[in-house]
Amino acid sequence: MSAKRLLILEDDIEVARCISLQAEALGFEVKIVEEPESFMQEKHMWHPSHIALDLLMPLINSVAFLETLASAQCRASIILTSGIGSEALPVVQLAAIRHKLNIRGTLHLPPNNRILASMLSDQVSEDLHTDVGEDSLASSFVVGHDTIADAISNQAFCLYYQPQIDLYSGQVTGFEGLMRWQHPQTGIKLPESFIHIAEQTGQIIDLTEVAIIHGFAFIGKLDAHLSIALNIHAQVLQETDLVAMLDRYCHQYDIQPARVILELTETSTMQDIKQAQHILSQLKERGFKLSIDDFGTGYSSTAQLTQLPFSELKIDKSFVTTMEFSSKSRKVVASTTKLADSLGMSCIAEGIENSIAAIGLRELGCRYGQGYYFARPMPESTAIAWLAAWNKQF
Ligand code: G
Ligand code: MN
Repeated sequence: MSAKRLLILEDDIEVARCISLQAEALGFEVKIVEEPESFMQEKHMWHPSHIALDLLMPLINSVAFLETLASAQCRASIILTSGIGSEALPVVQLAAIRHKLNIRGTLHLPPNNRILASMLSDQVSEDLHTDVGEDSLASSFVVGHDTIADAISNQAFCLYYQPQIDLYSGQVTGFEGLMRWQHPQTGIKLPESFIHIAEQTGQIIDLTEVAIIHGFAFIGKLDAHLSIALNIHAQVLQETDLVAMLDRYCHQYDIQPARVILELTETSTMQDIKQAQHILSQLKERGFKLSIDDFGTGYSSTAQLTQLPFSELKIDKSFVTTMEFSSKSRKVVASTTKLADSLGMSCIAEGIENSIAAIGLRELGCRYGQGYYFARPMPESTAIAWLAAWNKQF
């Protein structure tokens, strides 16, 4: 299987041709077949290293098809060429994990060159997915106190929601809310382009309040067992009465604190650990869950684990996206999972971009996860539709 061979099962010849052209440009030999029988024949005879599958073709029972591939010990990298937004996709995504198939991801149509190239080269990337309607024209955009203040009063900030999933049962446990700026001229801005400025101007506190309001309103519409995870910067703990703010909005939106996970980053930069202990204990007493975000990076440390009352540890995506090829990353994930377990904390991984990462995390004992493999961060209405489709399989 060392040759670069792509076998495409697709009944839409335009889509097949488009993928084929790009794959050939990347040095692949390509074959296109239009129905499952000839696909299986080619798979056995030709031994493709990569497979592009349209599982929504009318003649295919997608789960049975995946089971056939799994029982044939299929090691090929699989790209799903349709299905985003379809009801079949969640079933397929979970079946691939159960059957240990290597699904690299699902392509939006028409396929984006860079994303297809990354899937064909079995790579993962920090920013590959952001170009789908996100963060365009970044360079022409100047962020400062006044533009942020205007955007707050124009309600231009909102949250995108990414599901968090129990990797063993496949159930959704909740969503992380990720801040987005809907800029009228330049489109959707990611936090990287404004959060550090908001920290300098002190507006991080206002933005946190915006996030709490949006996040609580969102889960208020969902089943009561679903949680919302919100990112809280250390500065917010130090400079405002977060406990009072959360109390107020829990009351206003009728949200139980146990449904709220506060993801804290950079608490190690807090000068006053006593103050942090005091605030975090108050939050814990009320029932809020506290999570250490980006665990394993420079800003979080094991010292915080013992001094502060965290209940969850979130493995940074830099380890998760690389664990497939790096034994060091795998070791970090394995030992972090054990550490969480021995401290009685739960463990969640971010940055799951393919089924191999989900399979590996499960094997290493990490119970929860989120990432592009399951779903990208989505606007509220998309997230609600996604959840309904996901829940249909249970
Ligand atoms: O550190 P924090 O938990 O806030 O990080 C969440 C960030 O990670 C968000 O900006 C989100 O868009 C991004 N993200 C979510 N899923 C994935 C993924 O599967 N891969 C990568 N590289 N980034 C992801
Ligand atoms: Mn986070």
